Amino acid sequence: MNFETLLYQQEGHVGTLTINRPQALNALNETVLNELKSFADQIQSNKDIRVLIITGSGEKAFVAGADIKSMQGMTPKQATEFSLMAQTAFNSIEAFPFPVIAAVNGFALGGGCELALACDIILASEKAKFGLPEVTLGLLPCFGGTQRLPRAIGLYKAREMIFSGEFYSAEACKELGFVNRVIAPEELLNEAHKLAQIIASRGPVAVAKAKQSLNTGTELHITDGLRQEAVLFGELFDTKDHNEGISAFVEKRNPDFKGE
Ligand code: CO8
Repeated sequence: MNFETLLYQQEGHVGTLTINRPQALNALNETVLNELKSFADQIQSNKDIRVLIITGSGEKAFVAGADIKSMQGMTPKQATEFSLMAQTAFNSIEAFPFPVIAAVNGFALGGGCELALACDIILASEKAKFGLPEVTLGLLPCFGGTQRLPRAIGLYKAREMIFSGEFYSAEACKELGFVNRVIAPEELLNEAHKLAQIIASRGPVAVAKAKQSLNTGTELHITDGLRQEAVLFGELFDTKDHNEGISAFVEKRNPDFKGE
């Protein structure tokens, strides 16, 4: 995969995607968003990948938001289209049939915070700062922030973060509940890889269906969510992986899952 603003590396079953515009603190302009969408379309058919890590290039930022400079002079129609374009890219990331870990190495502001919120797990460097500062620009979060943040931490905490536009430390975000772990900067990628390797060693179809159950089930009434969970569970009994997992347990060996 060849991109102008993204770097992609794959080791075994774990892919790492780096947003690479360090001169603009990895801000999301139209090129990055187009490339993210194109990356998402390509990675869907990569049968080898079991976990994706997303991080930012350089020491300072994960993603410092949408590219503010490129917003100058936009018409209302263009602004809505820009918002929808980002939402489409982030929706694809959220719907990947494998977990996505955000390794937040620095500023995750505006669209950067919203990108992290589209990921399944957020690991943050001690130096990371999160925020939805759109209101400081006379704007509102429009890459999913007003929808994913309250679902992640509750309406009252989300309102404070969105209405104030303040930056929050990684530790504060862990307390709010959307950062899983705060890690020393030099250890962040190692820890993300360790977690990715653990997840990648589990039954890939089981992990994918667990993700589906978590992501879509929690939007349903609990009765429907439970029904969906049971159906997804049943579908796993059509896979070779479930035979392998159960046989490995009985034979007291490690399973060798093929994702089938
Ligand atoms: N967009 C464009 N360029 C940026 C951005 C950005 N979001 N953030 C930083 N940069 C650029 C700076 O302009 C600067 O470039 P240059 O050297 O050419 O002047 C370079 O990156 C380095 O930045 P700073 O010199 O500012 O670095 P500091 O360490 O002094 O400050 C900060 C770092 C605090 C992160 C600061 O850069 C900042 O506040 N950035 C903006 C953060 C922000 O407000 N993000 C939210 C943007 S809005 C959004 O994401 C969602 C709304 C989308 C609406 C779109 C609808 C059309």
